[in-house]
Amino acid sequence: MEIIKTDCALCVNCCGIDAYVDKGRLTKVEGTKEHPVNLGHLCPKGERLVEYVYSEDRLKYPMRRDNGEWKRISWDEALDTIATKLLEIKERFGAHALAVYTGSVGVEHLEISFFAQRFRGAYGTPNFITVDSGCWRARILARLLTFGTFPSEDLENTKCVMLWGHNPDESRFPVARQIRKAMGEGAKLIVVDPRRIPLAKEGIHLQLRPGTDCALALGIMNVIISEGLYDKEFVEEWTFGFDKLVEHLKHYTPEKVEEITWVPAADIKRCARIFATTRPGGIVQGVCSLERQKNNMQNNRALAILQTITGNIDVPGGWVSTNAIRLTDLRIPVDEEPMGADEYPLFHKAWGMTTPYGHAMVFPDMVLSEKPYPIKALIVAGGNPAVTIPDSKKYQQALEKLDLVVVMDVVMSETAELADIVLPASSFLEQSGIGDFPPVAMHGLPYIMLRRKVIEPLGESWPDWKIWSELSRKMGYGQYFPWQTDEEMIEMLLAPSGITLKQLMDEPIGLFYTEKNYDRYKKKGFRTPSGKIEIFSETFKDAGFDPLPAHREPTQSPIETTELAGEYPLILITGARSLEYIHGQLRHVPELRRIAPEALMEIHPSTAAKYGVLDGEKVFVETKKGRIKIRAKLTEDIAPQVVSIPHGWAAANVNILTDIELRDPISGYPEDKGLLCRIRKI
Ligand SMILES: Nc1nc2c(c(=O)[nH]1)N[C@H]1C(S)=C(S)[C@@H](COP(=O)(O)OP(=O)(O)OC[C@H]3O[C@@H](n4cnc5c(=O)[nH]c(N)nc54)[C@H](O)[C@@H]3O)O[C@H]1N2
Ligand SMILES: Nc1nc2c(c(=O)[nH]1)N[C@H]1C(S)=C(S)[C@@H](COP(=O)(O)OP(=O)(O)OC[C@H]3O[C@@H](n4cnc5c(=O)[nH]c(N)nc54)[C@H](O)[C@@H]3O)O[C@H]1N2
Ligand code: SF4
Ligand SMILES: [Mo]
Repeated sequence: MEIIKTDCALCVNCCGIDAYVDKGRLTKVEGTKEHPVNLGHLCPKGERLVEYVYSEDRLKYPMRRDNGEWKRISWDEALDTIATKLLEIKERFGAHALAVYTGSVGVEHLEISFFAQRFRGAYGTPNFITVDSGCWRARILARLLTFGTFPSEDLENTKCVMLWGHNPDESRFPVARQIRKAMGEGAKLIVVDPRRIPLAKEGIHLQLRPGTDCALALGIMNVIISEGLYDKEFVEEWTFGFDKLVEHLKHYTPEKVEEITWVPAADIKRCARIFATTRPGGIVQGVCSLERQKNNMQNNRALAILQTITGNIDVPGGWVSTNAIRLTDLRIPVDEEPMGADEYPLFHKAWGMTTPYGHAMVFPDMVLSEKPYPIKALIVAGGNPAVTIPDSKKYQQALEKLDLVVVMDVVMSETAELADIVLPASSFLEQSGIGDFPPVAMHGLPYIMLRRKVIEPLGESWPDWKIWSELSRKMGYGQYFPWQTDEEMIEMLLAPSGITLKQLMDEPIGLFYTEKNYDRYKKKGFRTPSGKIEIFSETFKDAGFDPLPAHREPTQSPIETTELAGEYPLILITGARSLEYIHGQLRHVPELRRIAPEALMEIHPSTAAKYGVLDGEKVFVETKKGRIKIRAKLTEDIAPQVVSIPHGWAAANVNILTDIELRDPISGYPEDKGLLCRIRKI
């Protein structure tokens, strides 16, 4: 029996695991006790890695769909077919007719995204689209355009946590543990969420109306400034546009904000005082709750400004900028702008920084309308967009229209079902790679470890990086993919970091590559045009957006679109995470399915009573886009006017109800928190 120390790449947490291997077979997994992220704990998903990896549902060989039937084919046939078709498409329609999509797995398992980007560069298409069009990237951008860097929470040293739209007990348990540890040492906790999540019961809960976060943040700032509780010295020396903020906030009195957000004015005042006077404090945001709203970028800016005026930037326990590790950039430049760059210019390019991403939310319309040019092929790696992108019906129509859809996955996902060819990817346990990459793991630790291969690839599956490399060789791009083994590939990626593969091999649980640096601005200033924190953003103004965050009602609003609200009286939030699953993944693991067999809609008992719905009964939920059938779970822990439905369930797919046309005008992120819906008893 051998114990291999590696990390779990099932989700962003990247927990350390001890993998027990007997005669080449994984037999047991335990959490690594000395790993700084999880300290020996595992979530139910991590505990079932053995079942996950050896599941009957694993794709073991390449397959091709012939008249609706899947047929096993060889790698040679699969790659030859794809290569021939792609070269033909490039010849007839130009390289931009191919789009390459990577999903959430391309974030925690970075080789997927790196190699997908290299391939698309070699082929010459600008259209690399990813989950970043709806997750995480907008927050980075909003903070970059405010601070010039990306500071984030430093929970080890904090005295006050404002947990905003985040339920880490389900989605980031190491963070939940850190928060409870801080509270054990006396820290205060304020929770902003339409649901009374477990941590809300341990602190002060502000149960706001979905989609009104920006207004709440402005109301809190109104109190802090009018009561003189802000950090005057820091604000005077290090911020730009504070005077304009003071004027602007006059519109956001606690009483007015109560009307918008449903949070009592007295609670707004109380929390404002606590956050301003209990320093250091840090806002800990969810990852897509504030983002997948119409006010996405402005929500993020508002919280960044709240963090600023309380003097909580670059201090221990506040928000801290940490140098990211440098890895080899595998991108091959493509001059043409990607899809969506014209519609969302700030998302694509600002201050001379260009993202490599096109916008995934414009993809279905572009395919269906063929404007500004036709898209003919899509390769998906590590994503399941047919279920995870809003308006699944439209997405599926778009897939049907394409001449070629290729999906690389470990199982037959709903997107793979719609493909022409599926390629079996090895799971993260079947290859070595770079693990615990900090911007990915998001736990704020500047930490890296070797993700060690635990078992040989199952069946004929290959690691993703090898699939991209072999396909490239078939297409004549072999010179861009000289690496033959996991080890060569890792050495190449690590080259600019100053860390070697040998070093990582010698460190069973990895290493800290830098220290957090506090007071960085005192030495370096802020890397913004004004050299200060941009409370007022000329960049936003020049682009035609509010230079100071302002509340905008959700597109479907009980206040502004009253006629619609008459027809659809409830507010729908989507995508709350549960510990058992990751998006659409892991439904094939029987033990997880036993714990959480199906999708449940959370609804308040008083609301359910109005519709005569009992706990456990099935109901229809309808929006302007569509209808699904789902079982109701009655709970007092949700605001009475709100219902919450998780995503990723094919049989009760909430993205049938969402609308890809509703987006944040700045980032193009979809609005799927705070839609209007109605329910009907069946
Ligand atoms: N187990 C598990 N963990 C995951 C994932 C997973 O699928 N499963 N996914 C990973 C990924 S990719 C991501 S992006 C993150 C997502 O992480 P988060 O976005 O932090 O998701 P949750 O932790 O579920 O917390 C979201 C909370 O926001 C609340 N909320 C909904 N609408 C609003 C609103 O309008 N305002 C406010 N203030 N709150 C609102 C919900 O009630 C919920 O409690 O999780 C990551 N971790
Ligand atoms: N309504 C609504 N929709 C949402 C959200 C929401 O809150 N509400 N959240 C959104 C967010 S934040 C995100 S990040 C997206 C996530 O959206 P996706 O990334 O599209 O969702 P997943 O189900 O995680 O898809 C990952 C796929 O990769 C496969 N896979 C796993 N490991 C590997 C591997 O090593 N190689 C390869 N090639 N494949 C692998 C899995 O089997 C799975 O099919 O969903 C978004 N959708
Ligand atoms: S939280 Fe994520 S990384 Fe940690 S064990 Fe669970 S699935 Fe794996
Ligand atoms: Mo995400």
